[in-house]
Amino acid sequence: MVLESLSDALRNALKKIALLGRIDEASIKEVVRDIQRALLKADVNVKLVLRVTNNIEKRALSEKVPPGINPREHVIRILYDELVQVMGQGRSLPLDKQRIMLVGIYGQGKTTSAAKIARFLQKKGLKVGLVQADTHRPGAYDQLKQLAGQIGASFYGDKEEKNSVKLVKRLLAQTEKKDVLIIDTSGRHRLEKDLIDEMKSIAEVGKPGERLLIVDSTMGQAAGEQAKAFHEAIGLTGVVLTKMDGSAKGGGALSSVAETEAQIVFVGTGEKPDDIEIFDSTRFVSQLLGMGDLRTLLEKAQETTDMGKAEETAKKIMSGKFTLRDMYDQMETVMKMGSLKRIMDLLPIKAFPKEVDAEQSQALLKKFKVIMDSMTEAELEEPKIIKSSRIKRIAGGAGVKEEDVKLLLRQYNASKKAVKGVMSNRRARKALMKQLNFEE
Ligand SMILES: Nc1nc2c(ncn2[C@@H]2O[C@H](COP(=O)(O)OP(=O)(O)OP(=O)(O)O)[C@@H](O)[C@H]2O)c(=O)[nH]1
Ligand SMILES: [Mg+2]
Repeated sequence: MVLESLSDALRNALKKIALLGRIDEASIKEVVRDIQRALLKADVNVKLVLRVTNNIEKRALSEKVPPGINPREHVIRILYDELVQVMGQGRSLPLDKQRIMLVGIYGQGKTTSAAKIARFLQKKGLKVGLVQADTHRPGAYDQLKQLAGQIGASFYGDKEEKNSVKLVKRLLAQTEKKDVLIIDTSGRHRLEKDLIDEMKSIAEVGKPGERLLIVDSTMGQAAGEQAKAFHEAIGLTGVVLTKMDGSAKGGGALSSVAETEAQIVFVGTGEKPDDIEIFDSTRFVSQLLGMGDLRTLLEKAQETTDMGKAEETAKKIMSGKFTLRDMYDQMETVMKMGSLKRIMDLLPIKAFPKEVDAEQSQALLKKFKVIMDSMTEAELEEPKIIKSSRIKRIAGGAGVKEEDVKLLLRQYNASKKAVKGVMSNRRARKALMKQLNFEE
């Protein structure tokens, strides 16, 4: 577990909330003080700590508890919200064919991270090549070559070449067949103009879509300064925070990076190629708080928001319109809520074929999205017009089987029929209206 002591302290604060007889001003203030101490100990910047703890206190005391959750859950939700703010949203690396360039000063974990990211992408089915562009450190070539051997990735390098820009240009010409190329670069003792100039030139010839800063989280709040400086110099697309395993200053590193424009993509949690985690703040904060059921709680609260969206769709349906897009929105809402039941109660739509489980639903929804992206506006509005030649074109455009397009259309027709059925049955219609609190 990363940030163990922060996690322990936050868990204790949560326990306290759970044990409170009632949530009042004094008890909230006490819990907020605990959280304050915990964040400060984890190296989060004092000003930031004061800002979030003030927010937590203010919101807990003034916001109305949404329907469906109790006051205790409400406080936990606010705490969660604010912690996510502190840690930053994070960004996920696209799983596409691409070039990724790693930058950073000495010893931050660039070379190790090159292998870790490669391994991560290999597991997603991509062919990865590692390119060694560090012409400064004598051991760099062997280090990356050895790591590449360990994970079964191709390695490109030249021990003799001293000009990294020329080297990158030449090596990239040999790497045609790889999906992803990860370029390891050299560091310096600190951020020097010489390093920035070299990185700019490598970026120019290498044209990497991703430029990731590798920064050691034991640097604490200085990580944010690094992120800011590199971002201004070469436009970072993300940050990898390494050595989060057992780093007491991880909170400082995370929060200080979150305050810059750069987003955290991965955290490194050890020396081995497998010791890497994608950074997703919902998951991260849930782990910190040690709440397995936090997601359920959040969903419960989210439900009230999603209900609004569901109502919108329902209103459209009432007006007699039900397009493919409405169906897709509907499915997406269902996915987000994580529970089919509630919305199924609410709307007469067959959101997914019965035999499909949650994971398959995700995949199916993704596929439907791709298919719908290949449709014209007219087709989305009036799916009736989609006959076999259009199916063929759409399948081709989306890179799926014609059967998949047909499945989507069947799904749509079934949903539409269900909607129509309810709409033409006065009693069912009334019941639905009532459920939605609509006046007819
Ligand atoms: N515990 C731990 N150690 C790490 C992690 N990432 C890297 N290291 C270690 O940190 C040290 C430096 O890592 P490198 O990958 O060589 O760093 P670099 O940025 O390439 O360094 P230079 O090439 O000298 O600029 C090595 O001993 C790594 O094993 C991590 O996430 N956790
Ligand atoms: Mg290195």
